Amino acid sequence: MPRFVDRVVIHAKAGTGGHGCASVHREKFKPLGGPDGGNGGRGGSVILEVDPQVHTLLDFHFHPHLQAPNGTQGMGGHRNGANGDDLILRVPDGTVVLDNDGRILADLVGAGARFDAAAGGRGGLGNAALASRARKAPGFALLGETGAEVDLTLELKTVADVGLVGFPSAGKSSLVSVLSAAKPKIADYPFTTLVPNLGVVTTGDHSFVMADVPGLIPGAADGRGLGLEFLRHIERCAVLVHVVDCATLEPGRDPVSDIDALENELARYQPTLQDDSVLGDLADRPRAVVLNKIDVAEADELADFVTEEVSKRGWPVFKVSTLTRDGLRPLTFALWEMIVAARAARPEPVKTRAVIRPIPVDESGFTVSADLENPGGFVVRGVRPERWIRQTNFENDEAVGYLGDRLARLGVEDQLLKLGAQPGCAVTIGDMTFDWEPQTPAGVDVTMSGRGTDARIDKTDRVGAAERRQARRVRRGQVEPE
Ligand SMILES: Nc1nc2c(ncn2[C@@H]2O[C@H](COP(=O)(O)OP(=O)(O)OP(=O)(O)O)[C@@H](O)[C@H]2O)c(=O)[nH]1
Ligand SMILES: [Mg+2]
Repeated sequence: MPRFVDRVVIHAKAGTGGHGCASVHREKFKPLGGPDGGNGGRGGSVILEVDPQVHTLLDFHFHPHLQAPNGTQGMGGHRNGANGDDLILRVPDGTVVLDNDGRILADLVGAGARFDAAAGGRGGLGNAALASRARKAPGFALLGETGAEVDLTLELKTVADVGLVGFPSAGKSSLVSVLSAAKPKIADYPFTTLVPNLGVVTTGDHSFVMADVPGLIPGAADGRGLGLEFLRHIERCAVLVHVVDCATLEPGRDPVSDIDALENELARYQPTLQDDSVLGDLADRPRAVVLNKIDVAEADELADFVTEEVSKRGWPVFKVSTLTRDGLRPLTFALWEMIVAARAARPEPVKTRAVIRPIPVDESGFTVSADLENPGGFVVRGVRPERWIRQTNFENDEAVGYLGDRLARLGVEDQLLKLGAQPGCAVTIGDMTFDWEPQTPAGVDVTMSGRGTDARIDKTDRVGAAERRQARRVRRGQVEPE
């Protein structure tokens, strides 16, 4: 059973908004007290948030389907529905959020960094909120909208300053264990370390984080050993350290060829983070070399022998023994200085403590174009018209009329007329297609049409409304003028 998971695909679904309520206030001796239907509550959103107590994406591996609660329906008596609670998913520091195409949506670094993964659906307005002077008693309410639904890939890229790379059994975990309070597993067989370990190293007044990743072998880029998979955890490191085993008895291995072999693999690794928070290709990262196990006499000799050769690459070389703790102090001080220099050379990685939101969509516009799949028909696209369709209860004529008014007011009808749309042609908005029935010749103020007027509430309006209704029928050619 896996205990550490650093890559998962999750399916997040935000809550659906509650429907608005259509209700009329009733009281003794006051049978028609006006519309009093409350609004539906908003659906809960799905939000990712960095929690420093969380170190793995394991939970999501077992529960990849995540659903925020729905909003509840509005009720009579002006009672609004309750909003669904947001579902907050706690993720480790350094979690990168990618979409299906591998694009980075957010890089969450720093406790409390947040990402709105899926927005909850809006609640529908109740008939009380829809009432206006022209529409005193709407006999309908708006539907709640469905919440957003997304598939996201979460990748953990550990946040550390120094990354250790080396062959299996070179002593990487041993080094972290002697420099920090971390207690990774150490053993004399290869691939002891299967998951990255972090340790906090203290040097004088400062401290930095060191990441021990599973060992690499030649061909790792092609998947040999544990592959390059874990190099993702050193993508953010300012400094890379080659940990070299000077006491190995394996034929064909020596410090210089070990370093060359790993450099080869590093060069083949493609980092996925390309923004300010990373420091370019792994190959360009400052390096240090740790020649380990000098408590073994032959290893000490070999280390002396290769120091000059290795130094030629311009990298500082340190001879250490994690067993006797020789050479550790100069190593940590030098690493700290390299970190400071690397940080100074590049702007401090942006700590995305702020909420990262998806790019806001321009809601104001809409487009009307000929429907290519349906000759003679038209397609209307736009955030608002499409939302209005979702909010409409098509079983309620009044609600459909209200939709028509909204579309006309936005200018959709005018645009259709301009493009030569004929009455009865198919118009598609969102996932609805209907026969177009132009209700407002351009220039007529639809707000005065009196839709939703309840004559019992406002008797003076009665005649006017009937007249206007008749006029509309005449315009549509449904009846002969009287
Ligand atoms: N003699 C000696 N042995 C050491 C030293 N450092 C580590 N070892 C031994 O080397 C073996 C491997 O050490 P690890 O720290 O597990 O090596 P690693 O690089 O983390 O190995 P993987 O996790 O498999 O990649 C263990 O048996 C350690 O006791 C050292 O300085 N001197
Ligand atoms: Mg190890």
